[in-house]
Amino acid sequence: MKDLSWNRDWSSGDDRDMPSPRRRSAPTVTGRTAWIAGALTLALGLTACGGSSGPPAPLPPNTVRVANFSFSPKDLTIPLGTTITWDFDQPDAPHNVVTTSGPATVNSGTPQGSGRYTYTFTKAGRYTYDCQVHPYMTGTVVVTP
Ligand SMILES: [Cu+2]
Repeated sequence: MKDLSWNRDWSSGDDRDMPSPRRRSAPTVTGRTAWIAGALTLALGLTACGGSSGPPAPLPPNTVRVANFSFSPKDLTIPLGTTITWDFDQPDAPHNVVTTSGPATVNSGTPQGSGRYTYTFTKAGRYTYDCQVHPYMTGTVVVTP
């Protein structure tokens, strides 16, 4: 007798088809859970589209990636007349590009968390620049004649 009741509690397969107050409220809970799951999936999908996970995609030449509070590559040497593109990719911390020395002024203006800024170097020499929001973010561009 004792063994029987123990087995019954352990394998509750028979109880699934038994109607009970708890079962009656189940559909509402399931529906709400499904909605939340759907919303989460959508949010995760959008996050994935943002590309914030995984290694960054390789950038074209003469492009400086502005992310993780740094310029990459930090130092560039280019021939006169070359256009450099700064690719901003840190939405939670907008940056900008402003020269601190050099033959000409480069200024990307208002700090931005995404998007691009391009500048064509028409004066040879050595340029140093930083992000005005984060002065420890520095970079150099050497333009050869
Ligand atoms: Cu910055």
